Amino acid sequence: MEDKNYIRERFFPHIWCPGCGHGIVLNNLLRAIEQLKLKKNEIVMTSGIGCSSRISGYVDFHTLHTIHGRALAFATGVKLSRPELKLIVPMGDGDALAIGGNHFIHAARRNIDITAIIMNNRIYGMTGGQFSPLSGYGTRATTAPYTNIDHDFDVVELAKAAGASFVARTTTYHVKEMADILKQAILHKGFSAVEVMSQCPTYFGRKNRLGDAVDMMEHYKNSTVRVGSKKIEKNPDLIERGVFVEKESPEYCSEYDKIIQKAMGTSA
Ligand SMILES: Cc1ncc(C[n+]2csc(CCOP(=O)(O)OP(=O)(O)O)c2C)c(N)n1
Ligand code: SF4
Repeated sequence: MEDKNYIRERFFPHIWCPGCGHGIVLNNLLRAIEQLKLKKNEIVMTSGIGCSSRISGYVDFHTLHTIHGRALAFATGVKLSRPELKLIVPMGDGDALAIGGNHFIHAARRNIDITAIIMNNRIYGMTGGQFSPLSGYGTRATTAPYTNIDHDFDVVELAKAAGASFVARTTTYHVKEMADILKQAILHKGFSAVEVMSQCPTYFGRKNRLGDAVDMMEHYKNSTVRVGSKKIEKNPDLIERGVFVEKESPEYCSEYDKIIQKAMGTSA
């Protein structure tokens, strides 16, 4: 019973703006963990800096709130020393893919057993709305008042190309799907990357005149389809959601252990 008490109530109220998508991610992450019946002692969460990264303060797991862009480096260290623990890493799109881009690529390439959740609000929320690598050409941000000329990229395609063995996308509108995908990602042995499209009404929404949080979530509903949907043939601008990759591939800690056995002369 005590194990189900996953929240650190003493740190509430949370810092998020009304309508922010990040609370919906926290809610569904806890739902997934509860449904998997995980004990809080089995989970380590590392995070960097950002509105999204604040999740690690609100959960009563083993947590490390570290430095911007370095959450996966800390997670790698923890996982290598205690491979039996579940590592969960919530990150913003800036944290994961700008300053932390190299860590993301190489954690995926190594296929280390970590669950990375990329909360993609297409902006730097915490620091006042600067554009991120996922803002996209033609969008507006505090640092792009005359529109952004940087092109974005697709996190799912990046994670696939880098070698992640579980890759998925969902949104804050699709809450049941999000909890199901997070459960699959946590159970998966290897690097799992889950992109969650998560609204920032305060900066991305306001700068781009997208309406309030409800409008932004309605947009997630209308602009996305389940992977494999025929609707995409008629409308290629639709964004696919669901699980794109789920494959078995040698996991880094297990391989590392084999090397230790070899070096010690204890393996065949
Ligand atoms: C080394 C370093 N560089 C820059 C910053 C400032 N900084 C803090 S959070 C952040 C970006 C936050 O955006 P994102 O990761 O997308 O998360 P969000 O707040 O949007 O959830 C930046 C640039 C920092 N804390 N440390
Ligand atoms: S600034 Fe944006 S990302 Fe940060 S809490 Fe507010 S709505 Fe959420």
